[in-house]
Amino acid sequence: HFLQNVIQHQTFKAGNATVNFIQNTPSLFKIKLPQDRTTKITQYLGDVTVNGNPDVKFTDASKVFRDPKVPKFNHIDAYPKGTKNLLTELGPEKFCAWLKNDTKIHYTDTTMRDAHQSLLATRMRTYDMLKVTESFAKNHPNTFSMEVWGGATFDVCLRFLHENPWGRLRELRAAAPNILLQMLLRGSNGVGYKAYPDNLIEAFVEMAWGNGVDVFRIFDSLNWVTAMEPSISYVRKKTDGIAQAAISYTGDILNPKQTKYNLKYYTQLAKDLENAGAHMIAIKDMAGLLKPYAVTELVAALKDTVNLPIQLHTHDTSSLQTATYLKAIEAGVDVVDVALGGLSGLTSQPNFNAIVEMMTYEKRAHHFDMGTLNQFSNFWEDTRELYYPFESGLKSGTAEVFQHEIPGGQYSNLRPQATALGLADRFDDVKKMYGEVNTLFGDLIKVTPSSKVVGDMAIFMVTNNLTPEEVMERGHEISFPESVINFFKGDLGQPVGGFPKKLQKIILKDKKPYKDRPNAHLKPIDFDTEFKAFAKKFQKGFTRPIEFEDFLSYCLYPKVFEEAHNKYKRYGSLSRLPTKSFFYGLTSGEEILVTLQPGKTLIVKLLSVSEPNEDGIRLVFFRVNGENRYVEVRDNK
Ligand code: 3PY
Ligand code: ZN
Repeated sequence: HFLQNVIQHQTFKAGNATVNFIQNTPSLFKIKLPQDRTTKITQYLGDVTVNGNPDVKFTDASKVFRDPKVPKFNHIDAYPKGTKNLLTELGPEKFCAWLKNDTKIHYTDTTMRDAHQSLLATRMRTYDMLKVTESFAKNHPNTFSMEVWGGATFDVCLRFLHENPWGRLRELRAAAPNILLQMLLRGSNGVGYKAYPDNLIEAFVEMAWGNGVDVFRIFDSLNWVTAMEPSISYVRKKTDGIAQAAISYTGDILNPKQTKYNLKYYTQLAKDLENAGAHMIAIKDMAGLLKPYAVTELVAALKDTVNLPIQLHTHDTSSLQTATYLKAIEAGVDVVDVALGGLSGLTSQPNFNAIVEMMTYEKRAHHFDMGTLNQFSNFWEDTRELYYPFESGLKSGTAEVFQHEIPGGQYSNLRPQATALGLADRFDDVKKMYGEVNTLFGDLIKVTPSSKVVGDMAIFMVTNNLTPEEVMERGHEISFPESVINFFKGDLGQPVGGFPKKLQKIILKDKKPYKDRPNAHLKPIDFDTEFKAFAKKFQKGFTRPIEFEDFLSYCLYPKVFEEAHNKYKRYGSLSRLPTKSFFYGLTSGEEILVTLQPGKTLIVKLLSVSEPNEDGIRLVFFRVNGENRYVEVRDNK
């Protein structure tokens, strides 16, 4: 191609080319390569090698990675029967009756959703998950469920990982057809941060089930049952899956001074959720505030109140939560959420491996082969190294969480958010302010998206050196963050006990708040017409047929989807690229294997990177399956 450009150039044809001709004619390097998958992948590798992955804020050149070992399994063997088979056989009601009567303690493995959301800012790629999913499903089919989808993973797949979240779900489903797959649904907020039209949530639930979700953990960021009812009913109406309604836990029921979120409040909430049609109740302790002696009372009271299986979810931020599980198991909880050792602890869930060990000789023991379970832990410990730039920095348990009450899933994001705003050295102030904002706002349930509102306000106040008193005194002159204004308008629903009236006036100024469901204000989506228009706009650039699922992604995150689509046009699918190359590119002489599909493997070796020409363009030379190629990359550094 390069020679063609030289030969066809006017100057060359006219016989005027001097020694500097090539150097002075950058257009000679403008080469149109065929836009095939190999070219797109090498373009990506070239871009990341020269400019870095824009999502990676720092790298450590001395970092050495270990090769994660996948525990042994036989690909030919049939999958042993598991909970998914049982759900299909029994249907949700009878399945839940079976679970409630079973004396063994059951485990949900959160490794592929909440664990990496809470430790690694949700950056785990499908590539690493798929390495072990079949092995896990074959080695440990007695796992109650695997939480693999929803929460922040949907958004992050599109925004940062160049992935289709629906594709992730389908691939995990195919690799684990025998175990229940679980997702976290933010009720009327879907997998987003705001209210969506009801018919969008309904279609989303239906398609999530169609693509592989069995257990829908539904919560509302303010524990507002009115906002959870539609999602519960969609799961019942549109799927044969399980509607697991969550009560989000905050505060401390043992504190006699705390009258708002007390035992009576939680039992009434559980009763309301049972009446709304929940198949199961989850206690969602998103910040890890539920103490061991408190859980004894809570689980006992819930068992007296509702006739449904109870699952417990927590985060080990304080490092106390294994004791909470012990007490909960003694009190009769049916399922606990755990993460495989290598991705457990701190802001993630308690350690799966250690808890199985704890129960070994006890009445409620559930047998797992510890040899392989520990190998899975090691696999994740080694894999985790690849994600080092996304670690939260928390090194030990912190009892401070009982003051600030920051959810585990938010913690790993709050520090980078603060750092990006120049507050790296004031993170302690941000944490403290988070607690103060909570008090100012009337003591909220804080979980996505209400937790984000509290976080935004805390960062805003620290940045502007504001105290809660100043907000109350001078608030009329202050322009508050948009998320805070929308929250006080009622966009996330109604908090327990209502909004603090004086503050609401200060923040809203002349805007009028409302009290009904925010979704009721949104126009339903006309799926037929809008999907057609969407497909027309976006089909070009996709090498596969565009799907209704893509449209749902677009409805939830229009801008993010559009940007992801643009990246897809440039790079194609990057799902088969090893994680090290995805985040850090290649070093000179490094060779990688990229298995595009069975039987089609690329062997890609980075040969060299040229100096930039006067336009700042570098040529990145590769050998791909024995053939030399190069791509042009503008050096942005
Ligand atoms: C989410 O909504 O993503 C959460 O993990 C809430 O705890
Ligand atoms: Zn969680």
